[in-house]
Amino acid sequence: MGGIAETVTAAIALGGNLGDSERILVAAIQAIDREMGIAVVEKSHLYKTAPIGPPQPDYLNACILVKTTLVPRTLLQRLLTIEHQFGRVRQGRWGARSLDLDLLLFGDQIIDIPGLTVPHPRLHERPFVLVPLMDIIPGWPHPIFGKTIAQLLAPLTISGVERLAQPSSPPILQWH
Ligand code: A4P
Ligand code: MG
Repeated sequence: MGGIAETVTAAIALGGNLGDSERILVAAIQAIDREMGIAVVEKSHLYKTAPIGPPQPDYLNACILVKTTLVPRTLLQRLLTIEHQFGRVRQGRWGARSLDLDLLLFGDQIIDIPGLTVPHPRLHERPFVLVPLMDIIPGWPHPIFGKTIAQLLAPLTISGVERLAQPSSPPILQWH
C-alpha cells in the first residue's frame, strides 16, 4: 500500500497562436484545475508575445503555479491529454499551435528521462516564459543554475512581450 502522497509545487507554461488563444488559455487553466491531484494556486497575466522560431502569428503566453500529488511523468501525461482536448495540431517543431503546455519546474527536482526534461531546457533564455513567471515566482531559484527567475530575466533583452489588459477587470467606477 502506498503512503500519503507528497504535495509538490510545479510551474507550467501555456502558449498558443492558433484560434481564439485567450479563450483557449483560460479554458485550459480551468481544465488543469479540474484534474484529480492538481490544484492551480497562482496565475500570471496573459501576454501577447512575438513568435520565436519560424514566421507565424503572435503568441499568447501565460504561466501558472500548481500544487500536485502526481509524479512528474503523470502530470506531463495529463498536460499532453489537455493539449489534445484543445485540438492541438502539430505543425513541426516550434511551429504554430492552438495550445502548448510545458512543465517548467517541479519543486526543486532535476529530471532527465525519455520524454521529460525538467527544468524545461529553454526556460532560462525565454522572456515569453520568464516575464509571466515574474508575476508568480520571481524568487524561485532555478534548480540547475541557482539563479532566481528575476536574476535570469535581468540580463535578457525584453522585446515583443506585451501584458494584455485584464479581460475580467471591473469597469472603473464613475462618480458624478
Ligand atoms: N517534453 C520533454 N520535456 C518536457 C517538458 N518539460 N514539458 C517532451 C513538456 N514537454 C516536454 O513537445 C514534444 C515533447 O517534448 C512532448 O511530447 C514531451 O514528451 P511539443 O510541445 O510537441 O514540442 P514543441 O513544443 O513543438 O517543441 P519544443 O522544443 O518543446 O518547443 P517549445 O520549446 O515548447 O517552443 N514563441 C512565443 N512567443 N511563445 C511561445 O510559446 N513556443 C514555441 C514552442 C516556439 N516559439 C514561441 C513559443
Ligand atoms: Mg511544448
